[in-house]
Amino acid sequence: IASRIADPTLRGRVMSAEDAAALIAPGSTIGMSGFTGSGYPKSVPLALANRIEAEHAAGNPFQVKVWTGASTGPELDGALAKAGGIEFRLPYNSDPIAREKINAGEMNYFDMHLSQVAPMAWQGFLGKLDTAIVEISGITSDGQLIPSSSIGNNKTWLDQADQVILEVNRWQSEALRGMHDVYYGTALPPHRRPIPLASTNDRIGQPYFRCDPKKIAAIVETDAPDRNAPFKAPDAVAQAIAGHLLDFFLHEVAKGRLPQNLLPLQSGVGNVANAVLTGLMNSPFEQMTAYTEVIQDGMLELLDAGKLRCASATALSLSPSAAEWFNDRAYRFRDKLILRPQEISNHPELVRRLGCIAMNGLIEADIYGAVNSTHIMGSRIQNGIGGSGDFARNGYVSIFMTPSTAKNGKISAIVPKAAHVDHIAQDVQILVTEQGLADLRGLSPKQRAAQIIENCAHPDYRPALRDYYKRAMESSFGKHAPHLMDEALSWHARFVRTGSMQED
Ligand code: 0RQ
Repeated sequence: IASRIADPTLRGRVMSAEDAAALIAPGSTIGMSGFTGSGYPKSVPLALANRIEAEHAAGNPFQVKVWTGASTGPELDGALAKAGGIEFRLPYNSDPIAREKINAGEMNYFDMHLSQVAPMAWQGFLGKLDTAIVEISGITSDGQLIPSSSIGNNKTWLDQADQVILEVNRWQSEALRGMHDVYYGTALPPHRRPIPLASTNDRIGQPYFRCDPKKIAAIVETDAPDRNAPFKAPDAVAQAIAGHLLDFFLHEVAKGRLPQNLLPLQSGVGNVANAVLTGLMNSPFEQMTAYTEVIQDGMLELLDAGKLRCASATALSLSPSAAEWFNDRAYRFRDKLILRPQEISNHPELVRRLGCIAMNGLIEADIYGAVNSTHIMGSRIQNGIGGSGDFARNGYVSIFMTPSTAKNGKISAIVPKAAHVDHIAQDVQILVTEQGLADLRGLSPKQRAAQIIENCAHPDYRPALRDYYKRAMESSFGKHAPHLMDEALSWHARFVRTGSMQED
């Protein structure tokens, strides 16, 4: 097989994953590539996990701090978490083993806004970065690095780390070359300048990462697929949510508040978000664009069908079958798809300038429209805030969507008071469940409550919500956003106690 490493000097640094993992000292901070299951290193973290397990078996402590782009795959977060090898992790995780460790209190985790990771690293707020482990899809003859299926924070890790370990993955399509746009113009205050991006498909950077060759300590060749869970086929609930959203878009176009081809779409992770994209396939909207962080199956379908003219993101997040499908015909997407660093894909300045339509999932919303995207029963983290805050606060219109119940109806997604708040009411303008849509723009808290309870809550929970709200209106300490403080979180407490939010 032809090597993907065209630079002869760098070819000399190829070694085994075990030898590369041996270069990492206990206690190191490692910046890893990877964003929503794509472009993460697949063999060095696994070798490192084995080494950590062996050290632990010999009675020696060995843990590392891991920074990534977003979620990765089982060979990275899963393997290192299982080995008990992660002391601290940021910024977004969806690995089930890591999730268990975090929720068992055995692993420190900070799910920060994805746009803020690179700037905060540059500002020195996160500490020193020792090693970068970055998957790429090739190396040019003059030593430039061709990015992989995600960019994430790689530019920053390569610049900041003392030593660099590269994984060159032959599984990634060679047609990725030229799809990336790596912008090197960010600076720290007081030297920041406007980012010169005015439309979704503007190219403002270069197609490759630069990296000081002296820092490249090891290169490992791999041939392993990105691993993402398949999406669930859109069920009736997801289809109903998509239907309400399409009606809303049509209404906004008719009112002249959205152009015919809408505005750049941002679509979050998860099954519901993917279902909405599938719904857009059968919509009258043409020539749409996307300025988002992940390209899921539904987005790829829209691009392929020509419904979507172009899409900008920081990562692909495809099911295994869609990833294979994409790899076989990636060249088709060369003019339509741009991958950028996550500090650009999620940049508040750009999200605001372009006027993104932000569409994200949620765990629960309360009757006044505060949204919890992350913590089940206020304390167990599901994934993390990810990019939802970057887009929700700065978008043209901010939409949150969810089935109205979870866990076979034992949990209401609409609760008296959110047990954890990621998005304050001001950042939540449209709330959609399969029951209906609440347009909260310009409404006071009490007006919002009426909309949310009547349009979004499940009928099984609506009477209890009406009752709570009515009693809160009567005896709340304040009547601006009325609450009964002894009762506001009682639904969550009941679930923790009995396994259901429903009263017997
Ligand atoms: O659990 O997997 O055990 O069945 O959460 O829920 O309904 O399949 O919804 O896949 O759209 O995910 C908020 C998690 C929704 C996601 C969240 C349980 C439910 C199920 C998944 P199981 P669904 P989705 C840009 C945007 C934050 C980050 C973000 C998310 C599982 O959208 O992580 O928006 N968002 N990033 O049973 C208990 C509730 C629940 C609940 C759902 N109220 N109580 N469990 N679940 N609601 C992309 C990035 O940032 C990278």
